[in-house]
Amino acid sequence: MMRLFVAIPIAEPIRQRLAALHGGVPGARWMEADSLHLTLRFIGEVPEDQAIDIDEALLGLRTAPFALTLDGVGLFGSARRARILWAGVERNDALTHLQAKVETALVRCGLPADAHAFTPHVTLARLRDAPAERLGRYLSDHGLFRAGPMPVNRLTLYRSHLSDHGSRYEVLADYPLTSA
Ligand code: 3AM
Repeated sequence: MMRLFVAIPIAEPIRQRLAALHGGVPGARWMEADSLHLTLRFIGEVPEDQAIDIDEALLGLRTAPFALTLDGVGLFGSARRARILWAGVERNDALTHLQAKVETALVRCGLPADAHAFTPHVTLARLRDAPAERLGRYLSDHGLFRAGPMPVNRLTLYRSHLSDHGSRYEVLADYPLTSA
């Protein structure tokens, strides 16, 4: 079995802009620059033969490249029990369309439909017992963060390796977006 997800990798120079958001939150575990991504679909544990089907389905996607802009920062979880600190994504119809295409392709591979609404974000840090007051200050300090436009010209299939030290993400395959 392998634990997979499909995401848009974040390239330079946006990585550097996101790295500049590090710091100021006690207990935060910041994402490594080369792991930064925007998840389109968490797949979860699948057997190897289904992973091969998924790879073929993603190879078959026909979507033109586009650009996206990061906008603002926010939290998942309540202010008192915040779990994830993220950078937001400006509303983007091409992104929504791409996510829907990926979802359709994966359901055709036999995965259950994703019941969750798509909330595009780039995880910056995982939080544990972050003081609410410091988080509040962080959000107001970085509320005007914007980065982009970032060209989106490929998707990536990642494998997630879980361990006691957190997850490590391995790139399994890249899928270029082409207008042709
Ligand atoms: O890309 P981000 O960091 O937002 O939180 C996990 C991470 O999200 C999420 O999938 C990404 C790659 O691990 N994830 C992990 N387990 C999940 C689950 N059961 C999940 N998303 C939805 N359902």
